[in-house]
Amino acid sequence: MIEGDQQTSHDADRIRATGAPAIQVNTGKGCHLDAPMVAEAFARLPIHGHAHEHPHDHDHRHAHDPGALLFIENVGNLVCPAMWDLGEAAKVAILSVTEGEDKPLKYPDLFAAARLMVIHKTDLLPHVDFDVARCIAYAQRVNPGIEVLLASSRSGVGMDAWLDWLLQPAA
Ligand SMILES: Nc1nc2c(ncn2[C@@H]2O[C@H](COP(=O)(O)OP(=O)(O)OP(=O)(O)O)[C@@H](O)[C@H]2O)c(=O)[nH]1
Ligand SMILES: [Mg+2]
Repeated sequence: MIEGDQQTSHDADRIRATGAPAIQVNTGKGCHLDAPMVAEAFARLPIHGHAHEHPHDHDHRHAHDPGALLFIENVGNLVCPAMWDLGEAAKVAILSVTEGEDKPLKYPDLFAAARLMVIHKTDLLPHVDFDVARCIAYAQRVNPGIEVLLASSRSGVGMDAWLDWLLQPAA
């Protein structure tokens, strides 16, 4: 996983705590990642061979493992990340229900660029005025082909569907 934030390595630290390799990129004043940042971070991901077992073996098998997934979490705003090609197979827009259902209309570029919108933190729906159907309609207005998943990392709802989505053959 490659994590982009202006400051701190909190997110990469959290990902590494799960056992997955993660590199944090800090953009400082920057509001998004770009492809060179991703390339540099990817080269530093500890997936390129088994350095501890075979110190002289520069085996790149794992980087080219067809079953491997690379996640890039761009800087957390709904504007700049939409405009940059990071070499990704797909962009995913994650919208928490605390953000309000009008975000796909207010920030259409991100939702137009995304193949999937995840409506996230659905465990909070009883506590917020978030109209799921309206949010989906707004997203489809800016991107008629967008796919939609509802999920919560707190309750676990939607995680099976998310994994299925990730493992589907690339379009
Ligand atoms: N209720 C609830 N809280 C969640 C859920 N997922 C994450 N959070 C909490 O939301 C807070 C912010 O986490 P996230 O929204 O995941 O942060 P992020 O998307 O990495 O945001 P950035 O700071 O932009 O990187 C943390 O306190 C999380 O514990 C969820 O499904 N439900
Ligand atoms: Mg984050």
